[in-house]
Amino acid sequence: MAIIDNEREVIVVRIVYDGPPLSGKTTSLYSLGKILGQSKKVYTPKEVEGHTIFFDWLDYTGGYFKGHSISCQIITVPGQNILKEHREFLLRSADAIIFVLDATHTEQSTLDYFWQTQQMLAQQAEETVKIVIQANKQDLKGALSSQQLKALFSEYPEVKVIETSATLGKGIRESFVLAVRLATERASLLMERGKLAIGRAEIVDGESLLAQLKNTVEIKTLPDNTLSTETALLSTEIALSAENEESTIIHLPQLPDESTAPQWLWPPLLGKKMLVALLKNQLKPHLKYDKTWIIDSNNGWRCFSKADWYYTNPTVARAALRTYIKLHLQCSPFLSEQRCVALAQDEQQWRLWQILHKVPTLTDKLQQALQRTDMHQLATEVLACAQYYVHAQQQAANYSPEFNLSLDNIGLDSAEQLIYLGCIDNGHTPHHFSETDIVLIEALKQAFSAPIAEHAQSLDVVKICAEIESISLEQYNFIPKVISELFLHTIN
Ligand SMILES: Nc1nc2c(ncn2[C@@H]2O[C@H](COP(=O)(O)OP(=O)(O)OP(=O)(O)O)[C@@H](O)[C@H]2O)c(=O)[nH]1
Ligand SMILES: [Mg+2]
Repeated sequence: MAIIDNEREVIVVRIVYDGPPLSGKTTSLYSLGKILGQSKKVYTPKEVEGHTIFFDWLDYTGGYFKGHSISCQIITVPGQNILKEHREFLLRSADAIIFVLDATHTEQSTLDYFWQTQQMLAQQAEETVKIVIQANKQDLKGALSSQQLKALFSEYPEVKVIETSATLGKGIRESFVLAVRLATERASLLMERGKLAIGRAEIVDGESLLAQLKNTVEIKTLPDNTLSTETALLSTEIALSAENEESTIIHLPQLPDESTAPQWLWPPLLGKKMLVALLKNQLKPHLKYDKTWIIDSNNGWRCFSKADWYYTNPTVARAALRTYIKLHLQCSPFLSEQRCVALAQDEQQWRLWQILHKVPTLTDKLQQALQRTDMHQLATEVLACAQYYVHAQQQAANYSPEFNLSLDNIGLDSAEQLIYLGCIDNGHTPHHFSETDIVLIEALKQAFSAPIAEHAQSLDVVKICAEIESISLEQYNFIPKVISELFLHTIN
């Protein structure tokens, strides 16, 4: 929206705080207002239970750009998915984005949300809108550092990550200054191409933005309880109900079903039964940032299809199916029997799906363990989870197909057998870890640090560590030391 207003000798740019619900966008804007001595000027049209419904607004004039003062319109978007249209409309007016994430709860859904932001911005025809990430809530234990987040956002090496605490006002000015720089750089590029608008800005305050939003977008008014459910679902869940399908811009690919021919399905008979069970329930599709489709059913079925698992030639599709069947057979001891591979035809395209039934995962087991009140029991159960995890890593490394292990996709069946619950892809060279392999130890630390940090605050860490260290394990005897270090880390 950058515009040069020659009459007032200003350039107007808009900085937009974007990010998942409750990550701290509104708090950041209020904090910035305080830092800039403008806190009385913040305008917030309406909130429900602490959630932004429309936006927050602050304007601030400071700094110079080619002889003009810079007039910044600083706004937040509502993070709730249900208010996606409001968010998208506001995002499209941005000259720079400050993407606020909660660094204590950074998971796949945050990356998905970030990807969704990129998608929304991509529809803007003019010059690219750059993003700075605020790794917020650094005042809380367990917050990931900018370094760790850089690794998580490794697909976006150009994006700068700044550690912030919106409540303490730390890092807020720095992020804002960087965003203004990105916005004026964008204006410069537009100017060079003769595409920078000149005239009076149509929107000059929060009230006029609200009127514009109400005129352009269908305004959502929502019962309070829908909002809290949405918070749990975060951003990219799209229920397959008719109502929501309409608002989905992305085409949902065809799933295999009862009519799928036996030669497109493995194992043919059992596979058919699985498809029937899967399609009995409501499905929740989810498109990951790497464009893998994950579709979950209410009754524990999960379907995967990666971005490149589609084929326009039936012979190539059949060959791919055979390859994935072979991969499944190679690692069958690590997979449950409730698993199938199928091709779904969608006009002249065939998409490959891997479908499986979930069993309780190590995440479930660890959450349960960390809630024990008996410290010895807690220590024993956490160590058992860690042993399962390390064992799964060892086991996966032995196979040539590629697994992408996490606590969430390692399950335990009723016989306490480890079951892999993710998708399988073409592989790597099998590898044998030694008992003290550093890669194994790092993987363990990575998987366990966030859940431990989350629970440790309410626990007697010193006592737990004493319990953990008193337990000796025959195999993987590095585990107690690594786990007790993770607990201790939370109080340092
Ligand atoms: N400890 C801590 N809490 C924070 C920080 N930033 C925000 N919060 C808290 O997180 C909660 C949500 O903050 P908001 O600023 O309302 O979040 P939001 O991103 O605007 O949320 P939506 O409007 O729903 O998208 C509030 O309880 C804030 O007090 C921070 O840096 N540290
Ligand atoms: Mg808000």
